[in-house]
Order: sequence, then structure tokens, then C-alpha cells
Amino acid sequence: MKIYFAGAIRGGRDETDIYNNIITYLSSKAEVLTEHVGSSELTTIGETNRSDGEIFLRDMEWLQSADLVIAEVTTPSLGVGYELGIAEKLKIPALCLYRPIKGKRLSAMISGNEKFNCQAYQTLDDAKVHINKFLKQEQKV
Ligand code: 6IA
Repeated sequence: MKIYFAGAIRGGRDETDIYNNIITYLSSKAEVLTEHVGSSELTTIGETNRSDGEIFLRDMEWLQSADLVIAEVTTPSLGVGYELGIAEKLKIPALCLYRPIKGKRLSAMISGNEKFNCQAYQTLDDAKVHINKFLKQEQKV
């Protein structure tokens, strides 16, 4: 099973530790195609040895080959929103995890789309519960 994990890069790296923890957990259950998203070395400047065009083509190839998408959407990101839209069109089931933050709300384009499984969480353990339910529901484990 291949999982495409999506999380903000140029959108902001505030949640990098959470991405990393989620990716570590997912890696114990499946192949994570996008482990670099959780890397603390990847800043908002991002990868410097690849052009934006190369990154886009590589990520789209990975997305097309994915069985599932899991996105951490607490930090708004154009790239993550785009990836979720493509996942919907490719009919790839998508779980969107977010930590509610006072004064901020998840985009209605994500929370209002019934095709996305949006789940709020506070702790990594909460996130793991949502992930396990999602994997079971999609009968991938
Ligand atoms: O708009 P964002 O940068 O926040 O978009 C983040 C999402 O797009 C992630 O889920 C990634 O899958 C994808 N993505 C965006 N930028 C990159 C990247 N390097 N490397 C890998 N995936 C990316 C940044 C570009 C660099 C040349 C400066």
C-alpha cells in the first residue's frame, strides 16, 4: 500500500514535527511516498537541487500511484489544497487531519467537501486513532 502524505512546505513549516511523527507512524504500516515533507532540513525554501517543474512532475507521478492520501491541513498550503483536488479527481480516498486553532478555521473547500474525510485532533495519539479508522475503512490493512 502506498500513502501520499501531504503537508505544507512553502505554506509554512510550523507543523514539521507533527508531520514527521505522523510519517513515522504511517511508515510502520505502509510505504510513504513523500517522507521528505516531514524533514526538518526542508525549509520554506524547500529542495534546492530540483527545479519547481521537476518537483511538480515527480509529486504528480507519486500522487497518481498512491492508494491513499493523508494530508495534515492545519497550516494552509496552496500545494496541499491542489494535491487534495487532484486526489478527488483521481478518486483516491483522502483523510484530512487538522488541529483546531483559536481564531482560525479550516477552508470550506476542504471541510465542506464530503469526499474528504476531515478529522480534528489534538494529540498524536488522537491522530493515530483517526488514521487507523481510515485505513480500516478503506480496507487497506
Ligand atoms: O504550497 P506548499 O509548498 O505548502 O505545498 C506543499 C505540498 O506540495 C506538499 O504536500 C508536497 O507534496 C508538495 N511540494 C511542494 N513543494 C515541494 C518540494 N520542495 N519538495 C517536495 N514536495 C513539494 C519545495 C520546492 C523548492 C525547489 C523550493
